[in-house]
Amino acid sequence: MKIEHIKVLVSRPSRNFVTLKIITDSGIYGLGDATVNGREMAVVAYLKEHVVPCLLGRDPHQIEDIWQYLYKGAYWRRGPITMAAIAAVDMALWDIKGKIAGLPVYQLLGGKSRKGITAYAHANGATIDETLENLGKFIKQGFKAVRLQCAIPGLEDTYGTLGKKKDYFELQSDRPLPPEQLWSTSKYMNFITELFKQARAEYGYDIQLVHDVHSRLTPIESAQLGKLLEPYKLMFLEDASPADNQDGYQIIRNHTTTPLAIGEIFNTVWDAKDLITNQTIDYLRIAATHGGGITPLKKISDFAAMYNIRMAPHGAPDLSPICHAAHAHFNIWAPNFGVQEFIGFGTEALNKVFSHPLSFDNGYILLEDKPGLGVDYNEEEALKYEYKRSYLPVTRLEDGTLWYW
Ligand code: KDG
Ligand code: MG
Repeated sequence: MKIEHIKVLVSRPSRNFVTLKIITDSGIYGLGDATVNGREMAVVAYLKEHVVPCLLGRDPHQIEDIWQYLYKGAYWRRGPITMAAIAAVDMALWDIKGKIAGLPVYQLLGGKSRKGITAYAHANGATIDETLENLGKFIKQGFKAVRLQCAIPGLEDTYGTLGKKKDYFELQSDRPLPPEQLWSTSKYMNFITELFKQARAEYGYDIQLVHDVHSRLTPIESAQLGKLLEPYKLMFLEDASPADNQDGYQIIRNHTTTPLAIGEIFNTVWDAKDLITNQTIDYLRIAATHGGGITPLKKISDFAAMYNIRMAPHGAPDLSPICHAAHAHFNIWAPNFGVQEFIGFGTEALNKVFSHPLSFDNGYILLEDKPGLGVDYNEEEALKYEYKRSYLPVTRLEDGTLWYW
């Protein structure tokens, strides 16, 4: 069998997605997600100019060799653009292998380790009351874990809240340049623990709670926050601090028992190696799309398991249904699976372009048994939604200093 043709497809069914379609000479094809939010066309160019020509004529069965060829063979290793391109190829090849075998990808990974995949939903709000009302709705629906994000009084926009938009899924700027947001660590630190205090007072301790700091604190500030949140027993505090310097997590760890999660912007195991071996984190959030695909995710997961670290792949709506399906196959297998962030596939447009094998039941993600990844892409429908340049916001402190968004 040979790879005969490859399409790099871009569409914006509510938001931009980059999809790779690898077609074999037998007619069997596979799909991969190559979306890097706000940098979509960089991956498109990398794929079209540098990856696709190297793949034509190759045997699609050789997933590992093709992965090594694109990673080691490129000399310029790592980075989100390169790794998203490699990820899309890797996912598409696993999809093809599953279709040839007539088996869902999770069977090729080693089979099911659980019945369903525990998901965490997003409860957000402009006020604590609104956030807690939304938390209550998710608890009623059967969710076992929920992320809480609340607007911070005195800051116009706060990450994770809706702002003026109605649909969380569509949170993608339609301005021609990056929108700017304000951040104040003291305003945040003085407010955020109240959200969790009230959540526990109202709903008790059965529901698992998660919070995303989005890398806005220094390690010692994260340590303080972790300590303040200890009475409210979080499942984890996410991105408490950037980990460009992995040693920083030792400072947080030395001061708090609040579990820590990180990894959504990681691209390879090297971004997490010290965090793993020093056991300074509890959950690793590397995504199949941004971490080079299913092949490295499985290896990283096995490595992390040796240090009691669980997997909680990034599940934001800017990952396409192909990535979410790849995660579902991975999660249902991974012995050290923790939890999956998943808010569903919000819009009609998206559901018309992508068909997928995922559904929700009582707080679990269920995966329909279909050969390969179980996702399809309606190319004709996708043509209706043209790509539009979009940026993630940029953040500044109140004095104008540029900060982490
Ligand atoms: O594109 C950026 C988003 O994926 C990210 O901001 C979402 O932090 C995020 C999360 O935890 O889902
Ligand atoms: Mg996050």
